[in-house]
Amino acid sequence: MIISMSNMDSISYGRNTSSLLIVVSCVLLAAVQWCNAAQYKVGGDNGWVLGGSNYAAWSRHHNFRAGDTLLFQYPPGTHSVLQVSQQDFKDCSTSSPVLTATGGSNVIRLSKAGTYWFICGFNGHCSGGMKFAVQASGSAATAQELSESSDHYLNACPTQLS
Ligand SMILES: [Cu+2]
Repeated sequence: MIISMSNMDSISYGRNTSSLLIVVSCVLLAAVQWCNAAQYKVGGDNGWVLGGSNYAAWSRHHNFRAGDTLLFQYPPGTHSVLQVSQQDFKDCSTSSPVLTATGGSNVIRLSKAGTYWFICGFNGHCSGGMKFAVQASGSAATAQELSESSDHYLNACPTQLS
């Protein structure tokens, strides 16, 4: 009787352990996938301002992926963010933006792989240097890449990259 109880206990314990493992695995997987997308503060500490950064150089310094987000920060009313076509980017033309963001704090998601062009919509700011392109690659970071560059991507969970 005691042995039989003990067997039942051990079976029951085994079930609980595997359920727990499944739950833990799911949580870990979700955490990895969430951390997988990084947020980059455009221009680093200086943010999105006239003469604040060499934005083209800032952009070249990072490896953007589909799913990552860009954070534009600037004093409200002093700048804007326009996503534009490649031609409008070259011309600094603000006449037909794909997307317009204002207000001082904008998060723009690089939703899919490709090239994105951003300029400031304020007169003279684009030609003054507030313009850059972002190349987002298609594949999400793999677990291996995450571990190889843990200082980069895993830190993206609690903090912002600049
Ligand atoms: Cu501006």
